[in-house]
Amino acid sequence: MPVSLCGTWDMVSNVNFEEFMIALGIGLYTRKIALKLKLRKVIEQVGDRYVVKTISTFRNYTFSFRVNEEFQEFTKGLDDRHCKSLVDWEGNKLMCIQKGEKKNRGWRHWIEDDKLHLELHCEDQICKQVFKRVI
Ligand code: 1AG
Repeated sequence: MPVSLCGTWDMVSNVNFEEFMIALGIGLYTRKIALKLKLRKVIEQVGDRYVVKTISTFRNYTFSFRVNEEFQEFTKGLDDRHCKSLVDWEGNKLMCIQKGEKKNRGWRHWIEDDKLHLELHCEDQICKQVFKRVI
């Protein structure tokens, strides 16, 4: 059983976020605001259902899924696209493939050195975010 990702996590680093947003087609003005944000990640698990909240002073984004069960995702407030998303464990990494208009889209989450790591990818861009546990 992989280590739990659950908890409240605050961003400590965010590498290549701008290029990732450009790959998603996010406009300049929104990118400039988004780049300054310190995101908070709240991950909860009830039974086999996960709820992942990304919280900021600008916008919030919440979605929910069961592992290995495809779901319709609407990335409301992000790039506002519809995807068919599938989350599964890949060793100790929780990974998601987001099938839709954008090629090679998805993310991976894992714990390393007590930090929550997130790699977001779209087309040829990879954004790497690291979060530390709150409290
Ligand atoms: C996600 O995480 C994405 C969560 O699915 C948000 C992270 C980065 C933002 C993504 C794209 C940027 C698009 C538009 C910028 C607009 C707003 C700024 C960001 C606001 C954040 C709510 C997956 C993973 C699942 O955590 O566990």
